[in-house]
Amino acid sequence: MTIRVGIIGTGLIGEDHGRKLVNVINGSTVIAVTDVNRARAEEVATQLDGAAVFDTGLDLINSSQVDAVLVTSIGPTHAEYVLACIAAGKPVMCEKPLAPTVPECEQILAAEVAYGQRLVIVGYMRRYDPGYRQVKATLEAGTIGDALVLHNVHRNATVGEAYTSFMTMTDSMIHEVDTTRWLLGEEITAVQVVPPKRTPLAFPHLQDPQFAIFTTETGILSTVEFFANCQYGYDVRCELVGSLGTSSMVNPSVASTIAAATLSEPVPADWRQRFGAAYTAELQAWITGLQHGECVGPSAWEGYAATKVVEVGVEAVKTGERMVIDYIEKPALYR
Ligand code: NAI
Ligand code: ISE
Repeated sequence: MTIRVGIIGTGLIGEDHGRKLVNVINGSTVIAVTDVNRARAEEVATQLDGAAVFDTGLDLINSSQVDAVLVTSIGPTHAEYVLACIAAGKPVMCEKPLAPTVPECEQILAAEVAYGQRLVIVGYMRRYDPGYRQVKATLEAGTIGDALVLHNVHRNATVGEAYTSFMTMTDSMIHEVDTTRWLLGEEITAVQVVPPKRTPLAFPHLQDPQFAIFTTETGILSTVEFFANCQYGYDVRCELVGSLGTSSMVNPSVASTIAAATLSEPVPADWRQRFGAAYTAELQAWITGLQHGECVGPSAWEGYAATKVVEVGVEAVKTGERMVIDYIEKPALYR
């Protein structure tokens, strides 16, 4: 059975995921797209086997031609579309964040619990990256003993003027929030943000780099150096320090070069290059799951928990204090 996907939001990642769903993923096609920028939707539709262009996201969700929905519009629009999918009983994959505010995430949890079955997954693609998976497998095999400290590095080459100091948390470090929870299998219970010396190469309104310290339930520290304008490329790494050893994840390199007495390796330009294989694996897992009547991928609970941490994280950016995080009780649907 081919899953007919409708895409809401045909910007950078909507286009990228759309191409994969048409050309790379087994068992899917893109039947419809929509975007508030209609010209953009029409342009992207031509690359996706001439998918139909719908006027609104709600029309697309309620169309009988659409089996499953991919939400790749901007964050503040996510909750409305995800809630409409649940109301229509349609499976939905929503790019991060599930929603930018905790009340919206709680509304989604309540709607899905009332529906009685999981329909929602959130695009935390790093869980599908081979490097992260190897670190998790090493921890679970007991090779490095008990997890004690996780060091994370997350660097973007540059960001635009619209990017703010709070977005270091809500747009970028939200990925480390998810990987910390997933790798360690523990909730994050506190966050502190300590601003380092600023780079002269960022807009003056942006604290860049930013440094966060997350604490988990058993006291493991997860540190994140996030640097939005590192200039040289896209660089994501982590090292998990255990009681018996360490496990490190570095940027994969397809080839290195030795010439003129110099060893060199390419650095990915952006997240599409670095995590291309992870996006493919995440989409394939979702589609294969749907073909078997299952909802495979990070749940709405994972989306809620990440938004909860970054919401408190934004307060931590403002205050510089260590802020404690409380969660609602996890509904049985997600246990
Ligand atoms: P973008 O700005 O390139 O695209 C967003 C699109 O949404 C635009 O075409 C815009 O016209 C459209 N849009 C805005 N309001 C809309 C509405 N009400 N209905 C329908 N369409 C609407 O942004 P980008 O980079 O593609 O990001 C989209 C989402 O994907 C964001 O939530 C972002 O956080 C997430 N993202 C996730 C990444 C990951 O690594 N998992 C990487 C990049 C983005
Ligand atoms: C972007 O929205 C993403 O999700 C990327 O994965 C991340 O590296 C980047 O910092 C965000 O702006």
